[in-house]
Amino acid sequence: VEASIPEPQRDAWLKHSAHGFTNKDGFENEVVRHVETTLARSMFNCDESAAYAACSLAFRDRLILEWNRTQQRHTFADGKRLYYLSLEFLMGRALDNAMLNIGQKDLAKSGLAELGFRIEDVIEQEHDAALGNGGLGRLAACFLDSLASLNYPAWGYGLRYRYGIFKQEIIDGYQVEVPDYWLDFNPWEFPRHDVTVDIQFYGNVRKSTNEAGKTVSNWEGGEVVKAVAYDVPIPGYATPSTNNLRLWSSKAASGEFDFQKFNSGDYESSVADQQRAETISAVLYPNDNLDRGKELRLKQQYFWVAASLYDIVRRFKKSKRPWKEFPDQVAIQLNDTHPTLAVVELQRILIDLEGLEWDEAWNIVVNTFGYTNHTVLPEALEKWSVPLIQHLLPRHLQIIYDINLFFLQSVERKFPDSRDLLGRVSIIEESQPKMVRMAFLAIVGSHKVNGVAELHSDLIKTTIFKDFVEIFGPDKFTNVTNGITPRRWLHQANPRLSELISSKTGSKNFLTDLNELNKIELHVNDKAFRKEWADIKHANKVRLAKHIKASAGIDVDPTALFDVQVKRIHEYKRQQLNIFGVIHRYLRLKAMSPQERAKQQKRVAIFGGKAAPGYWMAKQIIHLINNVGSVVNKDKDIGDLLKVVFLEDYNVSKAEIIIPASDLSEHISTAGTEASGTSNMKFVLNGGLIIGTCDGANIEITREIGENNIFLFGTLSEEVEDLRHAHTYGRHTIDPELQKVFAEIEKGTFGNMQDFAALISAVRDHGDFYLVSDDFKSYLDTQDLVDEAYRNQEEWITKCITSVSRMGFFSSDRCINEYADGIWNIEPLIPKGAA
Ligand code: GPK
Repeated sequence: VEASIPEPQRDAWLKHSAHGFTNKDGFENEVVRHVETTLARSMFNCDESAAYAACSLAFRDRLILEWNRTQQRHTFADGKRLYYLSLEFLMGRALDNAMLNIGQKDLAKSGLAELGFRIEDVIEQEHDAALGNGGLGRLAACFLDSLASLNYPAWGYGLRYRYGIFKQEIIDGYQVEVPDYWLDFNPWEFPRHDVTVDIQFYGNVRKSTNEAGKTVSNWEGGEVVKAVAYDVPIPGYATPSTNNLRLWSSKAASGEFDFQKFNSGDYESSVADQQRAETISAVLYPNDNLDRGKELRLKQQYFWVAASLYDIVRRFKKSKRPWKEFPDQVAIQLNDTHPTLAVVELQRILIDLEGLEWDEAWNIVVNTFGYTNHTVLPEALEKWSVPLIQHLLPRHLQIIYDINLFFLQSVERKFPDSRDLLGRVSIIEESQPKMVRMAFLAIVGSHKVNGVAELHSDLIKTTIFKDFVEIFGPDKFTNVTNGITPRRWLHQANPRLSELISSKTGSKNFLTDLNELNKIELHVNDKAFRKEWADIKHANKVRLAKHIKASAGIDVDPTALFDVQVKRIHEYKRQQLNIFGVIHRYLRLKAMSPQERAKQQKRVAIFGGKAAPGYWMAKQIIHLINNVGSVVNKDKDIGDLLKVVFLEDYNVSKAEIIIPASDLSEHISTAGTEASGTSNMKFVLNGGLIIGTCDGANIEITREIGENNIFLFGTLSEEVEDLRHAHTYGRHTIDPELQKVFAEIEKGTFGNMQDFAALISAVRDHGDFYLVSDDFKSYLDTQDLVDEAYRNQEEWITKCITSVSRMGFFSSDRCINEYADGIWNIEPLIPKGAA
């Protein structure tokens, strides 16, 4: 507002206002202009990467114009906004998505062709934006797509890591990590060097008395780091709404270096200060479902949370409303406990900086925040040591203690004489050192807490958060089953299937109302439709087979059953169960006569996924998969009956190739451990079937598509505790088929058995925590049922079509609408021109 152009000059602005291209000619103009000016190249010096850059810049220009209009619209409407705080946004590529969401891909395709480029090759030039580990980060990305597509006024806030998740190379069967420096050229971000926030760390707290005679706390001294905003436009599908993802980058507060030090000859230490500041946003922590409690990670969390809240509060204060209206204007969602310091920071701003009374401030805080839990695994639940917080954020620690005191007092009033309860729910764990339990702080500081699938939401209420249900009542706890965006995971990843579906549903409306998919069930017996369906799956498998050949050097037969497990490598996700099953299959084939062998179902077992660099067991699993592959794939007895592939560097853009090509995908976590899973939804939406446990969203997928259309097996979550107990007390016999697998590994068939001893002993000698042995038989039997079902291709295709038609529930649009109604209380702001 302060820098706006005076009325008399505004006509000139309107006259010269930019519009961006509107037709193919205009698009080509923009591409050539960007090549010749922005990139300083020419038609004699324009390779695919330059074409990618110019094409992206042309689309970026359009996006930013819509972005501006959208933000103006939100400001004028002056309604409630949502802020989604996530340390991870696993966005993948932007160009293809922007072209499709704006509805200009066909135009770009023919424009690029006229300029001498194939659009597929141009799209391939883009480096994934891989600012996330796995499901949690990709969920945030799907949410941004839905928020924009549904015209909600919403912002994402995250960190602009210089290095995203590492690139995985497989060398001699082992994972090797290579840094992912992705910012060399990134046309999708707008640096906002004028939007900066100074963030304080360390120092100490001094109490003083103000003019009104009130005691106030002053956080003084310490170190200051600058946060610089980078904005990423998020286009909605079939709507001009373009939302914002604001990522913060850290910089030394004193500019380039500290000039005093610099001039006094202390050049090295001035550069070191600058580098130390930049380290905060340098790298994404590569752990999935694991908390390691590193100081730099806590610094990242506070840096990001403090910058985001400063921004949000600044925006609110412009409206000149009274503070009590803050929760009517602002909803903040905590994506896991990573941003929980925001609860404390907002309380600090309100009481220390804005002078509100504790209770009034706390009321505002609680009504502003919602908290999503994504796991029950104890090793993933964040705790920070009290001494560390004391050192880094001394004032925040005091506030945490006060929050805890008032909370425990209220519990004591409600449940007098229950000392045990107070100890159990205390935000401070009385350990050595004391620890702050971040999930408890998030619960106490939020008005709603949700899990991400029905089973998971029930589990958190009956296990890790049971006491809090007693204290706050059941209404504070709710479920919002995860979803996925059908734009990226159907329309973009599987354009032919999207086209086929629209030919039967009569329009592209299913992309904005996924329940429309149920119309295709009417055509399940339509011969031509089924033929085209099968052709598309085959073509997708041929494409993946080419990718496998190019990246892993392995020939696979596209008519074989493609059996896929792609996700982070984790013992609870049980890739070890899968590979033991593959070994079992190999041994069984080896033992058969050639005649009998010839009758068996051909299979390709495809694995992909990264292991956290410090997760030794996960790395052993990758090693075993690769070694099994190198034995099986060259075995002449086996030929095309079984191939084993580990695809290097699984990421979002590879998922877009792999998922549409799958016949069967594996979602085989120990029951109760996978909060939801979201790739399970993507695979079914692309016409693949699932083999899976009764866990996470598998259960709701079964309810929607019908139990005849999914291959469920294994222990139920209610049985897990007793089985583990039995293992611990020695009542544990290892499945005999699994023993044969272990014996083969120990014979050295797959290389030095020493390398895999830990994988075996985890099951045989150390209590088999993930119940691999308990579930092995039922897994094998169910895989046999899969073979049988696949042999009847007509039945199989019926299952696939029926399943797809019933997947409407799993759109992230449904999921976002549930958050909007049940937790955020926000309304869409529909612009002219929205479909
Ligand atoms: C959960 F706790 C975590 C974590 O650190 N990282 C992560 O990706 C996942 N998750 C769950 O494991 C999935 O079951 C779930 O679908 C996903 O979060 C999104 O909710």
